[in-house]
Amino acid sequence: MEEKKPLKIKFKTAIVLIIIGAIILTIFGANVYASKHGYDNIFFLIKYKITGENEKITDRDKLLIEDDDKKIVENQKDDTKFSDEGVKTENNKNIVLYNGMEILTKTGIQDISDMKNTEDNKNKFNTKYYNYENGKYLNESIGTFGDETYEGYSVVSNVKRIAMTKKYTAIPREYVTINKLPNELADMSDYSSVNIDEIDLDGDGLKEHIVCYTFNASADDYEDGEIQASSGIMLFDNNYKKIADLVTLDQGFWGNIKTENNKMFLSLKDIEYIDINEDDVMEIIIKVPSYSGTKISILEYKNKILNGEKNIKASLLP
Ligand SMILES: [Ca+2]
Ligand SMILES: [Ca+2]
Repeated sequence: MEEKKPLKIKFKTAIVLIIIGAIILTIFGANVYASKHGYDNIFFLIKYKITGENEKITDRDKLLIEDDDKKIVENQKDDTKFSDEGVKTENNKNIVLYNGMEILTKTGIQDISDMKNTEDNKNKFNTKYYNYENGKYLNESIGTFGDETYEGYSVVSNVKRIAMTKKYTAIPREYVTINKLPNELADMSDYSSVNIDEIDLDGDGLKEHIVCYTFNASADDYEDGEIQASSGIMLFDNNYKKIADLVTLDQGFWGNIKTENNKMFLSLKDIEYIDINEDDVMEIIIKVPSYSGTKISILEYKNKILNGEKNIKASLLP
């Protein structure tokens, strides 16, 4: 009997350790779940579930709050400049939409999504917009928000790809598309396609070049029978000296399904050149492909310095 006693203690200790381990794993897992749903931690999620009071502050909201603070300071300078334009937003803050979803007017990559269908947002987004698409000003329109909702979220409809509440010269310079591969890029002639937009982004008189290449091979094209779909967007300076890779998509297969029907390529059509913060320097706005949701990358090239996220590796994996 005495010999079995230590074993019993070990068994009990093991049970206690397993229970403690399970509790730690549960809290950790719940925290991961809570943070994925936009809560600071599981306790805020539980509090919200019990009280109904929403403590949910996502990173995006935090950025928007920070952005608002900055904008208020900026707007104090030019408050009266466009006061007769009939824009009803506070401090005449410029609201910028991409496909009807609000974006932050700062460089970097951002996830954009539908906005919560609240009265405040209805007041904010049901207003007049100036619309731009494919590097051109199109028209003005009255955007409507909240008519169609999905799980309590909505987008602004009756607007074009880029819509802004403030009127100014957002396209100070237009891009031109170069159809012939220049001598400087002769070594790119093996790609399936190379398309080039030429535009003076920062207004210094020197034209920058945005280059999109694709490599597209079917199973019959090569002996090894490998189907291929890759593409990339790069920025070159006035002399076709490469400044940076902006986005690459190495495996351009939707959901990683390698068939012709699931091929996807980066395209200059998914880029807008537009000044969204009214400093006469045009931002590059690239729609970055992803399996779910919408991602955009905003870059700024000014005085030979590129601001924003370079070398983005896009992925279509689920
Ligand atoms: Ca320039
Ligand atoms: Ca700008």
